[in-house]
This record gives sequence, structure tokens and C-alpha cells, in this order.
Amino acid sequence: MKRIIFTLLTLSSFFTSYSQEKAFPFELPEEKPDRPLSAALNRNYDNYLGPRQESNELYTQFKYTELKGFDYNGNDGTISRRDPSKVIFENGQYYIWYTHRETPVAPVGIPRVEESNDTIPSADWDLADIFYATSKDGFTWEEQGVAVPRPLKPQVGWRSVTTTDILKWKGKYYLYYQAFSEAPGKSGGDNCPVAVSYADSPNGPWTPFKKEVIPNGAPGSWDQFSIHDPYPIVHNGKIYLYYKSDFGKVNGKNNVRMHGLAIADDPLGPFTKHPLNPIMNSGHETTLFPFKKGVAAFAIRDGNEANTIQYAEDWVNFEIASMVEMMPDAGGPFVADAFTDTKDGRGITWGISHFANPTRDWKKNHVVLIRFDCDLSLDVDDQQMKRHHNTPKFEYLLEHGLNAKQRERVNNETKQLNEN
Ligand code: AAL
Repeated sequence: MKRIIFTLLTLSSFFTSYSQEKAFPFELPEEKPDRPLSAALNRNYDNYLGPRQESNELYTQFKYTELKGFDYNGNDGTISRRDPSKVIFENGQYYIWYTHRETPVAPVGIPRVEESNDTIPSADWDLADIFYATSKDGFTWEEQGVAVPRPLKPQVGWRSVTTTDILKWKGKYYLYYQAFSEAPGKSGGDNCPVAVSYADSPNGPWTPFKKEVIPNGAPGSWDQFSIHDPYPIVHNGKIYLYYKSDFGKVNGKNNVRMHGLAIADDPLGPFTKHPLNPIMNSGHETTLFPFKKGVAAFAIRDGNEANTIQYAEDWVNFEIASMVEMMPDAGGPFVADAFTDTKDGRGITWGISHFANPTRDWKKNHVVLIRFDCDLSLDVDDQQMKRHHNTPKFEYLLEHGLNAKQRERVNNETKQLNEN
């Protein structure tokens, strides 16, 4: 009884003092007002770089442009270009590296991996090499050819080398990539470690390091099977390499995708995996860039925090910095300060990403490269990129309709209502 009276008294004194407070103002304060605030309003001021999307430097919309210069054999599935690296600018031009597959037939798909062989790919990234292209403007590209070919058997990566990213360190160049020694899916998963090749020029020639540089984790660990999407950035005089792993596919459960971090003093390792891994609970391909003192990261597609941009001032502990839509798949941004060990990251405005299965016909499965633009830069204020919402075409929504089983469930619910 005493407790109820006490609670009521507390609540009434709260409401008395609060109701005497003026209502929350019509003009949204730019700074956090000194007054009692709800959890949502505390979050709006504590968690984001601005109380509005317009003033949140880590909020953006994304714009897409088809690229010129790449031929896909009439999109018949025999040529695929995917998982581009970061873009770098050297010798007066932009460079990108990417997974390049050219096979006589389209991939059969991981579920039919048993049908794959030396010329029939299982996944879209099977039987691939790493190619590179250059561009004067970032829109029209010229494919230069192979950078890192598949090594000879039994060298790690003999089956496929994919999903690469670039590091520039002390005047030399390093390409990290997934190194498959079996067709993706062969041992039940998209299993591979990471290898590396190095060169004195972005035009190569590239020398393979001939051993794994980011090995798979110990048996039973989250990254025991797949080390994907290696993404190096220079920080604190070291190489911070972020990566993705697929795990948790047991007892009929689906894969989850989370990100980890491995750090080294030398590009050829040894890399030490961070004890707090996984350090991001959501996302798929890795996309990161230095931002102010910290690092910002894209969490696309998978996980409770999918479709967010995240920020870690300490480069390890990420918090949500914005919710966004139509994020680029496998985004490889142009990050001017990726290798400068900056303490004041300026952000990004564009990059190259990919779009899977543009014909929507899985018998012609392949991926194409595409350009994305955005405003996640401290040196640009493009309010067009800060608009709140994209309106999809009506048909696009209707394409995402109920299947027969779902429609039946819905009808039964209505029938149930009538019977009650
Ligand atoms: C991509 C990346 C990796 C995976 C596969 C090819 O989206 O995550 O590269 O292995 O899919």
C-alpha cells in the first residue's frame, strides 16, 4: 500500500512539474533541449549527427548510373563482373578491380554444385579471375584485363579468385581477395580464406603471396568456413582489414552475416583478429570509409540493423548513425583518405557497386557493375541527396505480392472471423 501511494505521489509530482513545462516546441531545436525527453527524443539528439536527416552528415539517398565500357554478351549469363574494390585515383585516372567470370555457360547455382566442373560454374563467382578497369570520369570505363589470374592447382585460389579490395601502403599496392580451392558450395558453404598479391604499380604485374593472409577461424568459431569481402583501410599506422563471414547455418536455420576486423603492422601480415569479433551484427558486402576521428560502415541487406549506416569512433564499436534506403550492393567507394591514416575522415560522394541478375532470369544469372552517388561527405552539402524517401513504381510493389500459400492463410483468417 505504502509503495502504491509513493508511486502515485511521484507520478503526480512528475506530471505536475511536467505539465507546467511548455510543450515541446514547434521549431525543432538543433541542439538537445534541457528538458525531460522521451527515449526517442534522447536518441534523436544523442545517436545522430543532426536531429534532422537534412543535417545528419551520415544520412543520404543513393543515385545510380549505368556504366559505359563493359560488354556482357547480351546479358546471357556467360560474362559477369561483380564485387568491385574501392576506387583509387592514380596517374590521372580512376582504377577499380573486380571479380570477372567468363564461362561458356551461366552458373548452375550453389544448390546444383554437383553439376559444376572445370567449365561449368556453381555460383556466379566461381571460375573467376580478378580484372581491372580504368576511367577518366568514373562513368565510362576501359577494361584493362586480368590483374590476378587463378593460380595453378594446388595453389590456394586455384578454383576461383574473387571479391577483391585494394590497399596502398608505403608506395606499394596490395590486392586482398577470396581464394577458393573448391567450387563455392562444394563443402556445404561459400568457404574460402583470404589471400593477397602485391605490385609496385596499379597496372601490375601482381605477385601472389602464395599463402593465406587471413585464415579461416578455428573449428567451431563464427568465421571457421568463410572469410569474405576483405576491406583494408589505414588507421593508427596499421592496416585495419574488415571482413564478412557467413555462419549460423545449422539445424535448418539460415546463414547470418556479420563483420569482423583483423589488424596488422604489415600488409603481408600477420593479421590479428579483434577479440570482440564480430564487431558488426548486420550487413553483407563490406563498405567503409574514415569519417571524422572514426570509421563509418554500410550495413546492407542482412541482420536486425540492415539498411543502416553505422559509425565507430574507436574503429571497433559501431552504433547506428542513420537508416537509409536503396543501399548499393557490394559498394566500392572512392575514398580519398583511405590510406592516409587521417584523423579527420572527410567521407564519400560516389563509388562503384553491383546489381545481381539484371534480366531476373536465373538461367542467365550474372552481375553487372553500376555507379552510385551519395552525399556522405563533410565537404559537400547536396540537400537533394538528403530527401527523405524514394517512391518506387506501383508495379515494383505489386511484383512483391503474396504467394498462393500466404493468400490461403489470409483467406482462412477472414473465414475464421466470419465463423466466430
Ligand atoms: C558476395 C560476397 C562474397 C561472397 C559472394 C561473392 O556478395 O559476399 O563474394 O562469397 O557474394
